[in-house]
Amino acid sequence: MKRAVSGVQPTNNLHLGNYLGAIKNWVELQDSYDSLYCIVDLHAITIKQDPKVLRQNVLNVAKTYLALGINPDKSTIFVQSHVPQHAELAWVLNTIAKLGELERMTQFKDKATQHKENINMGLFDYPVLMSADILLYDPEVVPVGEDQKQHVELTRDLAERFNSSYGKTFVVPEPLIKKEGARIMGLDDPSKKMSKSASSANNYVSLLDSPDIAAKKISKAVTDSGSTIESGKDKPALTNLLTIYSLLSGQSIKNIEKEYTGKGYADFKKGLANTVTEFLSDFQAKFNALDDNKVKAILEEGNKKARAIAEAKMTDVKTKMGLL
Ligand code: ATP
Ligand code: LTN
Repeated sequence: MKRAVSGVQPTNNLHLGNYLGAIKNWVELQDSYDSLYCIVDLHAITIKQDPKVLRQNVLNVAKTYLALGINPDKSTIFVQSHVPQHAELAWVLNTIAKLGELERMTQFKDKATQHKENINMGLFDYPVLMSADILLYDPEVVPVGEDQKQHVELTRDLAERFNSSYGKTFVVPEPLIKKEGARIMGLDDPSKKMSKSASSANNYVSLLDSPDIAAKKISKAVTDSGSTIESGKDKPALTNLLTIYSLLSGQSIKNIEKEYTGKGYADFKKGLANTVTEFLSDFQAKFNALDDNKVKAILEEGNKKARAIAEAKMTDVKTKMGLL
């Protein structure tokens, strides 16, 4: 079976962009791929975290994976910091990663601008740790949103560089980015991606927003000029809302446009709010029904499975490099 590997940072609550751009695809892949889905807590600490909140967020992300349909009988769910080989391989890859290629990473540039008071080495090295997360497991594919394409490309370059210096060691993975939903835009600003760390909570619909709050955020969402409900290059706000509507309802954008022919923005937003709140209610019921201890046991089991693969890969890396 081919393998898929991906991860999400346990920072704040996940939002519709995380689901539609990444986790929805993970759910679809788990039947045909040996899938490993990580909670990347070592990445999260590149931005200052409150320890109590971080601890809770790791558990919440695990519950989110489960409630969204990641099945622990099919997929391995695990915590990055519980598999020490991630940090170990990151160090090794640091010795072949070039300063110049890391300086080009747009996520680093964005985060360094957002967190001027804490531009730490970890933030700069973030993409190398992500490469280690991936390369330890030899996946063929890495299902992510559009914003992570550059990081997966760096991972490919590092894998090829290592392989050509030390002999074939790593599988060179492909990013798996869906056409629809790969870049869900902010509700308050359709020129920027929906983001957990946006300055306004009106930017995103969190998966744990109450249906009331979610409906309010949708009613406040920015729209384009004009009055017809249609997608298009000149209608970024409506295209974004139609994409969310379509992916959550399973209806095509064309059908939704047809349904709202002759109707206005208010009707459309009401329909979208209904679709979103139905999805959230179903998700939240599953999330709240999960027992903390059972979730911790699932993580323990996942950590063990991931560790076994990572240990073997790290032994191979060390042997190839001449580390005793
Ligand atoms: P932050 O904005 O705080 O950096 P984030 O919302 O980007 O966080 P991550 O944990 O960095 O969340 O991303 C998890 C996954 O969700 C990644 O695969 C990423 O590509 C995807 N993703 C994040 N935001 C979006 C978005 N707006 N649209 C589609 N996919 C997204
Ligand atoms: N960098 C990603 C999260 C991430 C990841 C990974 C994704 C860390 N390690 C390995 C895929 C594979 C992000 O910021 N969204």
